[in-house]
Amino acid sequence: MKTFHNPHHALHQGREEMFRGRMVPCHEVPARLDFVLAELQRRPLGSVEIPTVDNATLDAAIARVHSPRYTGFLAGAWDEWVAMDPANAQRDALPSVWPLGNRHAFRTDVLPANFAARLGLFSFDSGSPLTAGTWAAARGGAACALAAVQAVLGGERSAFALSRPPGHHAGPDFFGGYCFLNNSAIAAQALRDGGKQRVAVLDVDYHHGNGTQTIFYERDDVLTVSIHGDPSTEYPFFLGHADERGAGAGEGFNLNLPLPRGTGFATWRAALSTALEAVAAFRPEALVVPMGLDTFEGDPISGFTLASADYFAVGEALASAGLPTVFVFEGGYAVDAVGTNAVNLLEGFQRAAA
Ligand code: SP5
Ligand code: ZN
Repeated sequence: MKTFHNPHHALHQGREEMFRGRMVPCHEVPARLDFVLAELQRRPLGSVEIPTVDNATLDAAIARVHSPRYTGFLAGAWDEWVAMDPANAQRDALPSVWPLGNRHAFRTDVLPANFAARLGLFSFDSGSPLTAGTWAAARGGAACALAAVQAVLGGERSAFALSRPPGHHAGPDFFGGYCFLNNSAIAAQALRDGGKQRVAVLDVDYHHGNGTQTIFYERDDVLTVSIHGDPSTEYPFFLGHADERGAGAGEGFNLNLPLPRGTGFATWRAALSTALEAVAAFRPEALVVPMGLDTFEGDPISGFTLASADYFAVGEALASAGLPTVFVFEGGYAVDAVGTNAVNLLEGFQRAAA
């Protein structure tokens, strides 16, 4: 399988994230991607390429998922931040005030002139620093997702978008959870637009893919399934419960499989079987796998206990769906193991798919 690698990823390098009233070093660091690239050199799965998607095609694909109000904000955010105070050039932008729009407590239809207010309007946490290179890096990541889709639409059995920053927490008009553009959702929509009638998204990141769920919640042409830490105790807390089944035409086309913190591979693997049964029942023509490796036992911010060797079996099980598959890199913060775990999963898939 081909890997599409984002050469601009390191332009997004947050310094610190807010955690329990303190600033702590960012977990989502450029080295994550370098470890995956290094492992792909040791154990090649196929060529590693830089996407050659033109800007107009990329903008159109992003606009299928994200609102112009949001992408317009992201595109100019850094310049606005520095314009507020030249000293801001040495600091990352983090939100500190939010409108709680869905409770009718504050208005979200009026665009504030104040930059800090807009930073809050378009975000949901204070853990996702916006930096000078965030927009360029996020676009480069989305280009990887699009290139991987094009490879699969061209007849490849699978492709890997090695994108950074991650994407599955980003919604139509908000960032958070280290995510700015929802690469997995962009991939799913591009598969639909490329002629695949039904597309399934099976999110295996430790955290619920709230952005992806929200984007497709009222649709019956994209099935969203997520296996993740129970939101009662785990980030992102406010979405990801089992009773969220979709709405309107999308009723029955969202499946959440929350598992308690501490869950090991046997139980996780059983949830994957349930997820794969739901995918098969949907009869999709393509599969997108938001591939987080933060289910790993050594992950510093997560709570499942998968071992490195378990990822071979995860890849093998995903191959059993028998579908054209786009893998999109998401979380995984045990930096020195993330390359091994990612390539184990993809190698397991590739062996079983052959
Ligand atoms: C894509 C993805 O995996 N995003 C995850 C975002 C999680 N953000 C909240 C993390 C809370 C970090 N807790 C730090 C504990 C350090 N000891
Ligand atoms: Zn995650």
